[in-house]
Amino acid sequence: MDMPVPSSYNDLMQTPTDRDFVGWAWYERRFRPPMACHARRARLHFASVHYYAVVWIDGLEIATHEGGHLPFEADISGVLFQAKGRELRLTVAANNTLTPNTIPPGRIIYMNDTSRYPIGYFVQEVDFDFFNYAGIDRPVSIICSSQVYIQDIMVTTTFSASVGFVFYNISIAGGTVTSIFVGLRDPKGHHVAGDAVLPDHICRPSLHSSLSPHGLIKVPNVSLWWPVGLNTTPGLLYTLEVLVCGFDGEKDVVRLQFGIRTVSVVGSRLLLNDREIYLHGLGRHEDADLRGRGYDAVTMVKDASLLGWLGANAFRTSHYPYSEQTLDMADRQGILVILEAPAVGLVTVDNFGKRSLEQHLTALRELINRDRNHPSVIMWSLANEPASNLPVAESYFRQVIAEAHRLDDTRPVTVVLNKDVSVDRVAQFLDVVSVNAYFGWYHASGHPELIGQQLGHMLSAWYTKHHRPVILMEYGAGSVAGLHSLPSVMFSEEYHLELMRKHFPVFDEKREEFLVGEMLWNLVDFNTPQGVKRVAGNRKGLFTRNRQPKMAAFLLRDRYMRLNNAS
Ligand code: GCB
Repeated sequence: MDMPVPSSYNDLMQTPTDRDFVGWAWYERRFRPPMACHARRARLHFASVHYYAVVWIDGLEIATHEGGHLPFEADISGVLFQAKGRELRLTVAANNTLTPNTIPPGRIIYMNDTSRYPIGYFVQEVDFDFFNYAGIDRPVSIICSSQVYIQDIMVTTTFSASVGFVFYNISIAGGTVTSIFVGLRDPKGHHVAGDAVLPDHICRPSLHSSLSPHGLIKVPNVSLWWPVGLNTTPGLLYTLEVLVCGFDGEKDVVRLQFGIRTVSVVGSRLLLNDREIYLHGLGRHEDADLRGRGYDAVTMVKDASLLGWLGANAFRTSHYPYSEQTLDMADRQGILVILEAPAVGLVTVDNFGKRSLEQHLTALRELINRDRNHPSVIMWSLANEPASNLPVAESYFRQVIAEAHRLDDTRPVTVVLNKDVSVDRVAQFLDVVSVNAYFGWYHASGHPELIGQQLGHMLSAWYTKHHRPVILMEYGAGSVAGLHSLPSVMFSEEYHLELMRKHFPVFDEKREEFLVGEMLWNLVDFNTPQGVKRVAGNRKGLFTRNRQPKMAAFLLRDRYMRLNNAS
């Protein structure tokens, strides 16, 4: 059948068997490599395939990868050179099966009780509520460059008074370089420091240049990167221009946009550029009708527009790393991002074994490597709602958190917790304590009047124990758009409003002490596996799945606009 890329495949077919398919899905197409790539370095890049992927060209295996939401690539220079412009067959097999030691985990349950079911069958079970969309979810591209190429650039920034400091570290692969040029353009595009990197630059070994792949650039009169809502210009980006020359006179150029800013945790406060910052945002999903989790520019722009309309200054990439395009937009628009690893549903002892740990660390390395240059990304969330009460979780997360700190010492690290503070064993390692709490919904269902006491008590208990800043990372209620009831009942729009309203005074009070963020769950209704707790999907969105507002959206907008005006 025809299958578009990028897209999840699940919602493009008409039978439940296809939609809920578990196992290997095969993609294949023929392509003619662009002649411009011939005899050059060529890399076949996959921005995300969920969950396992094996890739062949003309039957020759060129790549395997485990884990959705993160990129991988294969060097195909040799294949293209031999093909000399001939048509090639690209085959990708994608397997969505989740087991106890995948990240995220899941399990296959065999229903072979033939006395109750006429035929045996199996189902994929998971301990998270979003639909396990699968396939080639993000774009596939061929990147052609010189033989020697810029593989990676790492930028870290700081400032002192009006001077910005930009530290860069360039990784070069594919051979030896004869020269490296590094320059900086300011947010207006003016060259302000370092070498001038011109498009018509001709590589000659004799040209004056530095051969060092790392260095420091000083930026006088720096324009810092700020988020929305602070009476500053949000999203100011500098551009680092890097040009490397190979022996044969070939060159590779990368222009990297980044912002100059710092993030730190001091006592019970979260600071951005040494100024206290309070996150008021939402949890989200990459989820849309038909496309599933597939990258879709239209949905991405609409969702960013909804966040802007609400006056949100932050979102969390619950529960996996989002597309790079989404982060680029957040950089430009000045939205703060808590970037989450795809580790959700680690709830039993066998989800904390050696293999799970290895895969979790691999995903962490891939995501920090991919996203560390985004100024919008201010915090890494290493997991959502793990069984943090288990003894195995303690040593497991000690290692995961240490690795995150080792890979990036410029951002705070969190794990989103939902176990009781008295039994949790993970918060002790965190820079920021994040908790999810559904008072008036899962706890004391139908009793929003209790929220004031319950929420305040719970938040204070976390702070009293750990003396770290606290974020309420999820709270919320489900409502079916258009369902009304007075007095309110759960799932009515009135209940949604009432529940949210009961939270706000507690936020305002605890913000004075230690609360550094309120993150409503969720921006938009999203698809879930079928089940008795979900009404054709999770309805905790402020917007319906086709992005139209419920009453609750106006309430949150009112609050977030006021928070912006007050800061
Ligand atoms: C949670 C989860 C989130 C769910 C939400 C809910 O605690 O972190 O993934 O969607 O609750 O609505 O139940």
